[in-house]
Amino acid sequence: MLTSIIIPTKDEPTIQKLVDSINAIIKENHEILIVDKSRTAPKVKGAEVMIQRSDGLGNAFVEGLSRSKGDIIALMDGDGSHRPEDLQKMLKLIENHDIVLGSKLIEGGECSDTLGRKLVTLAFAQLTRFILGVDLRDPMTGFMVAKRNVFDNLELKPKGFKIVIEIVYKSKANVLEVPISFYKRKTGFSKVGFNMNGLREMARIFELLLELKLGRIRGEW
Ligand SMILES: Nc1nc2c(ncn2[C@@H]2O[C@H](COP(=O)(O)OP(=O)(O)OP(=O)(O)O)[C@@H](O)[C@H]2O)c(=O)[nH]1
Ligand SMILES: [Mg+2]
Repeated sequence: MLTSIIIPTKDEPTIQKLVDSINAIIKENHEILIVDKSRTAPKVKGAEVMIQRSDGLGNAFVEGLSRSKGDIIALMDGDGSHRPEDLQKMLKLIENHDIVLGSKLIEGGECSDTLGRKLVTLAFAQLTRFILGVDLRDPMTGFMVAKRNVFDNLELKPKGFKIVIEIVYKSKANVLEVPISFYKRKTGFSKVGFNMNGLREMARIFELLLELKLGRIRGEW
């Protein structure tokens, strides 16, 4: 059994440290695919670096997925916010579920998010429940482990950052949320946040939820 760990990166100075720690901590047979959109591609030992041809974080996952060979697919951030220890915990739980999500806001989880950011997450959780009927504490998470067959016959059309909610909604998979520790990046720069990019991203997420719902109504997925 092979696990493919897909890590999208865009100018992440600590990627080598993350790869070393994944290779030290993860017991399962695995491959690490870094899908990179940096100004200069990083040289990383212990992982395969793919140069992303498309745009956006969601498309980075799709490119990684099409290259991956694993029976289990994992997705995590490359800035150190998602910890390999939590990934190991999630991999242990995938046997009895289709998808396991890392959630910073459920009991036992920890995070260094500001109150403003926590409120944004809560607001999106409510919106996701209201629009899509999907009941998740952190539907905007980017930390996922899934069985490969979840992606069979699944047509993904990523919009912006949020690919996990699209996967959960379209696949109708059985999902477990587990608590994780999520700490803010210490180095590198954020690609979203409370600025114009952040606002644009929030508008894009809202649009994504509506498009997913409309697609279901039209019978597209
Ligand atoms: N390949 C690729 N990776 C991306 C792209 N945008 C962001 N990333 C990576 O996706 C991961 C998540 O992006 P972040 O900037 O950390 O987003 P965030 O966690 O919401 O924001 P912070 O709290 O500031 O860390 C990181 O590993 C980024 O380097 C992209 O367009 N392509
Ligand atoms: Mg981050």
